[in-house]
Amino acid sequence: MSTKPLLRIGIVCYPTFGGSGVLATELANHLAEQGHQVHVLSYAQPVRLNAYNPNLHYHEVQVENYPLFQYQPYELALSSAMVAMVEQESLDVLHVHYAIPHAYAAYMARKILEDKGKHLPIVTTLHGTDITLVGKHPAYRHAVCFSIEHSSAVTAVSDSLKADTIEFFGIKRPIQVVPNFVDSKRFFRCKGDRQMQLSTHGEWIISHVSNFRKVKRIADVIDIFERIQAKIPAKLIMVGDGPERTGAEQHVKALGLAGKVLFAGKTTEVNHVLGQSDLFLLPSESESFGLAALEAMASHVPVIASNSGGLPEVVTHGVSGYLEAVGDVDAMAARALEILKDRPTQQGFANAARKSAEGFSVTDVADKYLAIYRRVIHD
Ligand code: GMT
Repeated sequence: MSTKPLLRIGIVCYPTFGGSGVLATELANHLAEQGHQVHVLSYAQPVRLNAYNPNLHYHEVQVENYPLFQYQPYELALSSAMVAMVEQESLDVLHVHYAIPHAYAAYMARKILEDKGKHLPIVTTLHGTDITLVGKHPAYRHAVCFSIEHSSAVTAVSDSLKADTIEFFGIKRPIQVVPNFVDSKRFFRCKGDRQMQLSTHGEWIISHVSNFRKVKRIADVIDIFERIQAKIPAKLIMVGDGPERTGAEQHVKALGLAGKVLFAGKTTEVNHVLGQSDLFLLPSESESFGLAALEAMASHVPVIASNSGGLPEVVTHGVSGYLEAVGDVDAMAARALEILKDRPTQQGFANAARKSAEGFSVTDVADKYLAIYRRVIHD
């Protein structure tokens, strides 16, 4: 147990199933378990927030719906909510997840607090699309670049994302890489443990978890599965929801796969689906890290993914799964069949996946963030 003083930490994140919100919430849960006072600010209660921990407190951003505005000024409401939370709870540090608009709103909150004689250190964690897709859009880039440069500390979830941030924005200040993590006690193999068995006739269970956006290449997931099930008995479980879901359901029907593909939607039981899976597919166009792949690996599930962004920092080609070029569904299906050729081969990959995932421990990563908080507080 650490002898260092406990902190009062504010965490700002999206409440949804997206990776940045999940990561921020799991970090909040863990820090609160360690005894820190953690205050989470969002526009709705984050899905994985542990509501039973007395050290964990949820604050909601209130946005007024005023008819004059075509677009309600969310950043204004967010900055005001940050100021109120920091003052009321005497917070030591504010950790914002996803640059847009959190880092920008935090900068304004700091300025407002400065006027009141209080200094607020801000830690910004860059997660991926806040840089690689949305952030570099001309409509946002100046504000994103400014808020990165003016945070007290900046972290990125992979070397790949750090490199992209420097390349896209010409950022001069140091960016520390702090990877995503997984709680290996919550993600584990649970085949045969539950009444609801996903595999009813001994089929291989293949899964995919995402927010069904274009960047995830959902059609590729289905096309890879189509090639796999043509050779071996298999079922595909698609977890999550988003703009590409309707198209994906139509694609499944058009290929005559409706009986073999289950769209599970948004579920808080992701760990149970992964725990019963034999293979995980993540053929994304770009992926700064791939938290879903890491959670699959912790659940003893090998991964077939695209060789893009930060995925090679998570999945070791030929060990915990395979990485192939973006869009090469034939190669990905062939690799999947290589892993699923027999149970011992699949288990070899499964054990290696779990071992790799244990290298991304929640305790190590939380300690890294705590060291950053302490450094910016003392600076
Ligand atoms: O793409 C998502 O699933 C959502 C997105 C987010 O920010 O909410 O995820 C990003 O952050 C995750 C947590 O750090 C990373 O593991 C994901 O790789 C990253 N997604 C992309 O880069 C596409």
